[in-house]
Amino acid sequence: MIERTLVLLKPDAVQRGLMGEIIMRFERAGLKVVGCKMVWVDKEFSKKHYAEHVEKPFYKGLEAVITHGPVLAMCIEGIEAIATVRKMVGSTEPKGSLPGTIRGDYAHVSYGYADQKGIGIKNLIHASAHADDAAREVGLWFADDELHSYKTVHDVHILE
Ligand code: IDP
Ligand code: MG
Repeated sequence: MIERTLVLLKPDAVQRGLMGEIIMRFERAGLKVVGCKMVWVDKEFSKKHYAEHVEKPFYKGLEAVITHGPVLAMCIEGIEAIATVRKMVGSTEPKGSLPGTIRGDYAHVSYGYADQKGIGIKNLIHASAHADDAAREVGLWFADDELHSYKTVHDVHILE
């Protein structure tokens, strides 16, 4: 039941100086960062990562947002980490994301506003949606030798 999931701190999170705040939340929950790097993706890579969305009307804005600057890519490990991380991230539209979630606490933009402006929605973070996505996305972003197995103090509590 120990899972690995892909988390991206999108360019808006990096540019707003929120990397530390967001990583702290995952660490505080006992989740383990097993891979971490900064990457500035191009349009081609964006299309690979967001393959399921390429044909959707919002894709152009999404691509502009994700290629606007470097992202912090992380592989995060923990017990049922995929669902736990999604819970912490919150729902896609920050306007509706609950307080206590990353999108709800650090953003508030709505689809309506972004559409009116003709821009992508800045919602700070990406997290893999389910096990198949997590496996595909971790493989897309990280080479095997960029992922590390090590013990944290939380492992004491997981094992006993
Ligand atoms: P998720 O990031 O919460 O998993 P997805 O539906 O997988 O949401 O969409 C990927 C990204 O595309 C979202 O994080 C958001 O940036 C953008 N997006 C999704 N739906 C819309 C929309 O209806 N309008 C504008 N942007 C959207
Ligand atoms: Mg998604």
